[in-house]
Amino acid sequence: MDRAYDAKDIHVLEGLEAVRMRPGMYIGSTGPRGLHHLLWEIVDNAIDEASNGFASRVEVTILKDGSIRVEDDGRGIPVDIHDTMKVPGVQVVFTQLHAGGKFNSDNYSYSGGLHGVGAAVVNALSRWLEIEVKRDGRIYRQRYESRYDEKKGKVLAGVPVTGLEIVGSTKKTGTSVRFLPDDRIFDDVNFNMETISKRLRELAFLNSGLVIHLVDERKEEDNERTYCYDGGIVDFVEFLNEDKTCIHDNILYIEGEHDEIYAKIAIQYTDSYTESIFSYVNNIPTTEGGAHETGFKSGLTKVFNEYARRLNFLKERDDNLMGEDIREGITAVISINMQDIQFEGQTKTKLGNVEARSAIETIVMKELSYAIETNKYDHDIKVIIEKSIKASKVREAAKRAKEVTRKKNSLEGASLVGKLSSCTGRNAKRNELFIVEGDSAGGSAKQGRDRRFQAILPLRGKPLNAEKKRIDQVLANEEIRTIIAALGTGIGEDFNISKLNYNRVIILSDADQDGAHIRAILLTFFFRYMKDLVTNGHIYIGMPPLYKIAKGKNIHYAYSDEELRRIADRMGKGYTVQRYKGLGEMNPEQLWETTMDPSKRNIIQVTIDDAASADKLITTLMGDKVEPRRQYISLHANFNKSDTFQEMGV
Ligand code: 1YM
Repeated sequence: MDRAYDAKDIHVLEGLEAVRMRPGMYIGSTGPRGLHHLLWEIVDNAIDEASNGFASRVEVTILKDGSIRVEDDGRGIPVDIHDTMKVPGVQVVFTQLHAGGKFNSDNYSYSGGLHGVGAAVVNALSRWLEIEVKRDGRIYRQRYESRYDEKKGKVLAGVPVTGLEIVGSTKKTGTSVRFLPDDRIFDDVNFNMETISKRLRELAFLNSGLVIHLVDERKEEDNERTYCYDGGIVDFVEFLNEDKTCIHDNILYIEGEHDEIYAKIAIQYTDSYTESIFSYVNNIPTTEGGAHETGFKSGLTKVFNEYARRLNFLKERDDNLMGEDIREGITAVISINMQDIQFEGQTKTKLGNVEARSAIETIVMKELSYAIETNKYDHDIKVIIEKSIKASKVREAAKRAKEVTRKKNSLEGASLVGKLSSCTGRNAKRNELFIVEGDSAGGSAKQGRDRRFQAILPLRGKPLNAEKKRIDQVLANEEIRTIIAALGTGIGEDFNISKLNYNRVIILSDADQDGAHIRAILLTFFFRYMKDLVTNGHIYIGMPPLYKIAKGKNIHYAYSDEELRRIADRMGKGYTVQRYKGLGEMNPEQLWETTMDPSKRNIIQVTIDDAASADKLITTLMGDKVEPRRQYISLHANFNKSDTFQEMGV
């Protein structure tokens, strides 16, 4: 691996101005996600240096002027003069875009596909960028700026405004990059400490032993985090299961290599009825799964069936356990490394490389069998097999029960009669389903809607909390059955997104504690049983106004306390304020105008950037341990702001 950097390997493709013309092509968006993407580019380079064994510490500092700095104690980016470009290697790194991410893969190890667009993109989209390299006993420094050029009438991107200067001497080595994202490109240059610390914690779990330190110098208190996990993904699983009830002691851990694909896997089972599998490729989360997850699942199924027979839990005449039985209650983290990764899927977070499937299956079969045969996990394996057998029996029973109910009253139709007010249009891409709290609000929504594309489903009672429930119990709940029937997709293993009847599913509940609870219950259900609806961006939260402000015929609605103050200031004296306690207080016209009309309403799309955190949060809020929930709620006790969903990455 320690092959010297060879400047000839650098592929030069195009100039930085192209990046400023179309930032979306390089970093996805110019919103908060795109802004943080810049940081991840630089952090990735530091982490790569660590995972190649050259750096042990990464430091991220958010500075008062809005800039951010990333430092590592690796070898330092090369400073020698590039053969054909005739400038130092580091200048090439920050001014030239490279094909397929970074450099030639022969001398630059695993680089992520999506994240690999490189340091030059960060430079192109920054007001200024400063780099400091400690190497060969010297400290080198260079500064770049994106400046408006009068003569050319445009902004020149990422221009070096100094040479690579030697500014001192040192015995240390490393790289430090500080930059200020350009406010002419980004909507809002404001780094988010929470977003950053979550990702850095994840990277610390994925790179065992690496110390990652974050400081937010804009804040006086609680402005520092240090992450370091010697146990790596074993610690990750322990963290994910912290508020769950585990059914065995040891976290199973295996690692191995096959056809140049490296895998690390950690597994522990809890008493829950769902599966929580988090996978990564080259440190990038693969929220939609893909080939490596498929390989993991089939390997796991084969190994457990084999030992279930060998240990006589399954008799000769018994059927094999099914994958879903074996995965009931599993928490697993899969972290693989490979070259030339390809992403697919709706959100490009699904690993497409087919070769990863057989590689991971092979590694699981070999390494897990080996661990079991050397009696490493004797008791754990027995507990897991017993749980799987129980799950398979329940599944069989539920299947029989389902067949009976299906005959009597089909899940797809009968239970809907009288509840759903469907829309007249048949275009699923345009149609919307409002799930509305309460009959009276449901009535207003029904009258106020545009019936050509908006369907209304009022909820009478509270739907069942799907966390901690088996699928058969979930299916027995009337409200849940109605939702499933309306959506048309089926659930769990049978889920089929192409059958979805509505492009948008909008949850409309009151802005109070009960409303927040109903929202959380529905989100939990979607997350646990129809996850693709969430990852593919079909779930929304409707935002009814909190206040109506009237002065004569002049009527305004406010969606927050701050907006209320602004409107009141503008109106001067003599206005009246009505606080809406529930959706039911609005008449159909008002509900349409404020909450349902696509041209005026406020809706929040629920997305999952960080599936592991979302899983943890749902466990905390909806699981059966009271103390963590009490702590969370007393820390984040504002239901109206729906900050639970902010936490989920909304
Ligand atoms: C704060 C960001 O970029 N660290 C970093 C980057 C590089 C190296 C070390 C490095 C790589 C290699 C050899 C190699 C990079 N080098 C290049 C390139 N931290 C940060 N630390 N020597 C040093 O891969 O062979 C690109 S990134 F291409 F110039 F070698």
